[in-house]
Amino acid sequence: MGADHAAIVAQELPGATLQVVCDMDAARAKAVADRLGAADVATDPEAVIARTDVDAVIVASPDFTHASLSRACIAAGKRVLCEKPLSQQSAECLAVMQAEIAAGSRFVMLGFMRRFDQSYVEMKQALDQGRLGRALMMHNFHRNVETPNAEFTGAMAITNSAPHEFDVVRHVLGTEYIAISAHQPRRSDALVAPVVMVLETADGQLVTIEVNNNAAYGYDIRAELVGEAGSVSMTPVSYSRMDSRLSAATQYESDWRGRYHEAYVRQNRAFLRFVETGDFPAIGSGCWDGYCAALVAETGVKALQSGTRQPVTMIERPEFYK
Ligand code: ISE
Repeated sequence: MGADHAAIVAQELPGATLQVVCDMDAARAKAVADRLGAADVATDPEAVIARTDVDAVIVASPDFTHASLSRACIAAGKRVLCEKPLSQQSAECLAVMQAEIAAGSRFVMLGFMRRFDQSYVEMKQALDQGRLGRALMMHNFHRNVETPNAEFTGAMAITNSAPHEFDVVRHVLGTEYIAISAHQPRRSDALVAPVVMVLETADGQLVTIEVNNNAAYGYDIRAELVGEAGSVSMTPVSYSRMDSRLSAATQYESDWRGRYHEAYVRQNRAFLRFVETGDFPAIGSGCWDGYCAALVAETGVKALQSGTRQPVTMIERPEFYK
């Protein structure tokens, strides 16, 4: 993701300059910097955040470093676009929130890029304009070709993949979750089986999420928002169709980077405007959203492991994030 973000900054973000590429592997940083024309390379992120020729930061490092690097950006007074998750621990998200509140201004935008995807934008519009009536249900399918490694578990499907749905669904519906249950069917092999979740919202809606990290056939994201007066569903995103030998075929992307390229560009442009103006993007996600996603994921893991419905108990939304 770091190299993808660097390419967007260098090639698709008029007004921004790719100044420093930082990676603990110096050769990898140099390869990206040379390819994209960055001014400098580095291996120490804290030192990069402190540099006077760096106005803003994109964090795309391993998940467990996100919270501390975001806090370093807040301390340096620099706006940061941090890849999801802010942290997998809700308590750590709260600590970043507190640092931001203490700094008195918004610094952290999170990389929940699906909010910028046209399909979800249209779903939210249809609901907000009253064309669907009251929302009743939102169904979601999240399928990856295969897990990144053999140690991937059902709990990781909830903490690593499902946060996209946790975030975008509460954004589209404009509500919070109050309970979650989670189940897995049995596979015939040792691969991790899909996780199927049912979430209840504070407004009495039901949300279903299937995360299948070993779907084998392609990267496939689907969603349908069902209201009392109509429904809106995502159509498969594909620029062409092959007709041949009595059949018609479209292709799947192999992962999210191609499927959501346009969303990443829109998101990063919104981040740039945030850096320039200080106004937090209307549809962007921030620390509060990171906390919500992490808390729901933690509760979802408990639901899966206990086989029981678990209440989602969130703190009250701080005034700063209203
Ligand atoms: C992965 O962890 C991500 O972060 C991607 O954005 C998502 O689309 C993918 O399916 C996840 O597994």
